[in-house]
Amino acid sequence: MKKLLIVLSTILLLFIPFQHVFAAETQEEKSDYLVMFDGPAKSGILKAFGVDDEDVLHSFDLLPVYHLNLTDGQANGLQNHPHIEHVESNADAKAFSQTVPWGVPHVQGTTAQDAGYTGNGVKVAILDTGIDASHEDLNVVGGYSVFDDSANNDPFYDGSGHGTHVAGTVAALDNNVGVLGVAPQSDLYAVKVLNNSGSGSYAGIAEGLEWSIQNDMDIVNMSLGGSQSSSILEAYTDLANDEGVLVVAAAGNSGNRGGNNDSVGYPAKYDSAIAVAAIDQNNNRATFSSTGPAVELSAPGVNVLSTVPGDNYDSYNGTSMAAPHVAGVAAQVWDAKPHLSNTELRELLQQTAQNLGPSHRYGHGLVQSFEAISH
Ligand SMILES: [Ca+2]
Ligand SMILES: [Ca+2]
Repeated sequence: MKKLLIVLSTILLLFIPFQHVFAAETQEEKSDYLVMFDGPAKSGILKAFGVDDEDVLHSFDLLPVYHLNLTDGQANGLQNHPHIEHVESNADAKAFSQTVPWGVPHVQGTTAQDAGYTGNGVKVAILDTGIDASHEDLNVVGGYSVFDDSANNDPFYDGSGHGTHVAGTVAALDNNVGVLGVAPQSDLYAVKVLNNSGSGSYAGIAEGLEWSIQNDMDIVNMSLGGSQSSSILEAYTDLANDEGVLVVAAAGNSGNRGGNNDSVGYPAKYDSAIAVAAIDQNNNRATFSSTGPAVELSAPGVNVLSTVPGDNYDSYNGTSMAAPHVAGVAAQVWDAKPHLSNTELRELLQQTAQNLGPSHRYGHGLVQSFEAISH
């Protein structure tokens, strides 16, 4: 039986036409290769390995490189030829679609990131409308809501979009999607003190500050405020500062074209909070940016691209967008210089800011991360 099988298979092999065998070989699966000669390209070598014209997908001009459709056998053969320098399978590539919003390099956030300072482990509380924690470009570590009602008691739900936008400027992830934040490895905490309509009260802000102190936040960002002074809100802002928290607040959007009124809101106006003004890409104050002696630092606040709920992205304007640039920079500097107290860090940011003009409009000027890190 065994003998018969061998005889039969020998007969079958003999009867397969040579042409047929050759055709079967050319139908072997081909894939994309890049092939480079060691000197001037010799297409005769390709022909010798059975590479047809139709398998030459492209021949390059400046280097002796061919883009070829090859069988593995052809590729191995070419690899061993003395006049072939490289044979590589053509690797897949795709566009890196992460957009770097203009404000991030503008505050030297990218320079500091390139030097390794990403805000790693620095805790940043975003006192706002909550943060959409399911967003693909955000990593929210914890949070708290001051509201009891079912619509607003979840700090990881942001029905407004404001808090999610602010959070993205601080810490949108460095990946291949969406945008890039100033301090992508800082720890985001969603402290919901404004409801889904963007409204809240001083009681809620005070409660959010208290939670931030009790939970050892390093930085609090308050892209919010009111026009009414409050001794109790001031006492809570002072307490956070006294407990070592760096308190960053939006100066407010009550500026005018002349830029000479005293319109900084609360809590930014308190000594214990850094009041942040908004500038555009040309380092000009946004006309809406509040002015006055309390203005301390400036940061990008016009046409700021960041995260919004539902894995979306949008551009917003406001001192609300400027403050988180400062919070992100502070996280980077604290990553680089963890021994600094909040007061020392604040003074360093003032000293190293880029002067932009009148202090009642720009404060000490544009916050500069790498200047502060390398100072
Ligand atoms: Ca990203
Ligand atoms: Ca202040």
